[in-house]
Amino acid sequence: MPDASNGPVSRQLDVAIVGGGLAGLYAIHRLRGMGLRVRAYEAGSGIGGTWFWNRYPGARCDVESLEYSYGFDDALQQDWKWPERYGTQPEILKYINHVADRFDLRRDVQLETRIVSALFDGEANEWTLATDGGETARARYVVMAAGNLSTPRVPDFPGLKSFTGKWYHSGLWPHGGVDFSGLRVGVIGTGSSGVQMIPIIARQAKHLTVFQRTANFSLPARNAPMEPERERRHKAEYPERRRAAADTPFAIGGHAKPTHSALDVTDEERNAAYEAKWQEGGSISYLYAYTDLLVNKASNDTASEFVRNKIRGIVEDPRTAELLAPKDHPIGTKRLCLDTGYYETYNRDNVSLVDVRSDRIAELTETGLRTAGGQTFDLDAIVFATGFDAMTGALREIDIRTSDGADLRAHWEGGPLTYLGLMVAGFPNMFVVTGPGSPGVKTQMIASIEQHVDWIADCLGHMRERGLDRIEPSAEAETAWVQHVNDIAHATLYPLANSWYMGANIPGKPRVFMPYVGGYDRYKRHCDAVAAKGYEGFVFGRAKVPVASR
Ligand code: N01
Repeated sequence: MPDASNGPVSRQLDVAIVGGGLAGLYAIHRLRGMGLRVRAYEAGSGIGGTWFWNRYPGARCDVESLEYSYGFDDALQQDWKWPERYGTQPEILKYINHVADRFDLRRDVQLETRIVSALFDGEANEWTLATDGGETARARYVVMAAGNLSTPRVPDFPGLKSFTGKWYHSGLWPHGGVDFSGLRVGVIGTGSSGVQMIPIIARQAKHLTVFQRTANFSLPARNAPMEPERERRHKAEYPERRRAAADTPFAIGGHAKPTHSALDVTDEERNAAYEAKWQEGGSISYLYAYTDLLVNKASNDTASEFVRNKIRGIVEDPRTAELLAPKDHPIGTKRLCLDTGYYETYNRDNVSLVDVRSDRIAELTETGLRTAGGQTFDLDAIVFATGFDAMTGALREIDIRTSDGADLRAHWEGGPLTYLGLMVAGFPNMFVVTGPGSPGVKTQMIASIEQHVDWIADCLGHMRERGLDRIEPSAEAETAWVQHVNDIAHATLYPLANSWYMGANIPGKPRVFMPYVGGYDRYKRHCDAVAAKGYEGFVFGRAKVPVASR
């Protein structure tokens, strides 16, 4: 570990924030508003996190814009105009930059700076962070806002270095864009990123070959220009709508709460309901059609089969249609994709689908790709839409330790352990935003970010009032929470899928279900109750030695 304590101290902070995305920026705003000295460290050359890095063609949010936005400031949500039902990556990045300017956040963001280590001094109750540029910063508290899908992963196929064409990863897309015109392109991966980019690349490329390991369910987004009347109505009721959203499992409002099981109605009724959702577009609405789609396999089968039949109806070649129709996991147990013309793309003459589940990719070659079964593909460009080391990747990349000998990588060897997804036992004064054990990735992310950061801010206020400067969860509270997260997950269908929620996309990663799937509403109530009971499960303290003079 680089010795974080010996370098010149460039900063003395109250709170160091790791990450300059939606979470880091809101943390600056909220904590600075309490009079705290804060600074966010961001590896990118610009703010925006996910929306800064993921610039691949077709990158767009799968939650409607009027919902997927900050709710902390009514003037902001009234003023901002979303041009489409779903925000594109450039539009969302523009919004984030607007927020940064509007609330004067940039002065507390240090760009092009990656935090490489963090060491907690248990005598002074202080973190020392080291950057890749050799600076150090000391801070009483650290807020890890480093993202859940921020560690892009290219599978270690042999031969990547020998490939003479160009290759790209969806999460590290060149800022100038990529022109695939006239090229033979291979896309590896059919998750949300692949599903969004494939229709667009297909329109440019001479030929597109999609290498699919697992077929994914995707629903039509039905994106469209924002309807002025819809926007007007939404804005007129914004605060009530935000409150209503907070009372749902996904923190997304506007969908009637389901009242009965999918098995309580006739086939005709059920298919009519699914058809209406299919026509309406959107993924939450579909999964929220009945109470039990994510907990009852027989109910889920009806929703899965409806979409499989849609795929069979759209894709003309029956063999391709069967390959695209997912059969190895219940719908919704992997992140449900949202697309514009995805399945239709396979009807194009210049697009082919290759099943790399039955014949895996063996290596990249100078001219393209070869499968274990000996199929070869000549390619000018390869796009890895192969995902991320999700939820734990960003924190495991930082060498996080304490003077008591705790080491986060070792603590998380068997899978991530947290209390409420907010803190880790043995790592005092380190908060995590929407990390493992939190519902974040299963919700409208910005709502979860605001809820987490508000909870952290209130907690710091509580400590300040009492002259406390150290907080950590008890080991018992952490163990009980991890058990609770697991119990809830195992009462659902989620563990039936090999998803990044389970760490299944990373060879060797522990298979542990990481997000809390009990719902945002239930989680928020639980966090509020913990705070109301004097932060039950947390242990507070005061520094044994005073912090160096400031
Ligand atoms: O990544 P993924 P993503 N050989 O992990 C395949 C969010 N997001 O970037 O399923 C062959 O989902 C892998 O196959 P398998 C959203 O939360 C949101 O697409 O592991 N294939 C899979 O098909 C999403 O869930 C939005 O068998 C290999 C694909 O690569 C999350 O980000 C848009 C392989 C990876 O899919 C991640 O999405 C984009 C190998 N060795 C992303 N390794 C929206 O808001 C991996 N794959 C719309």
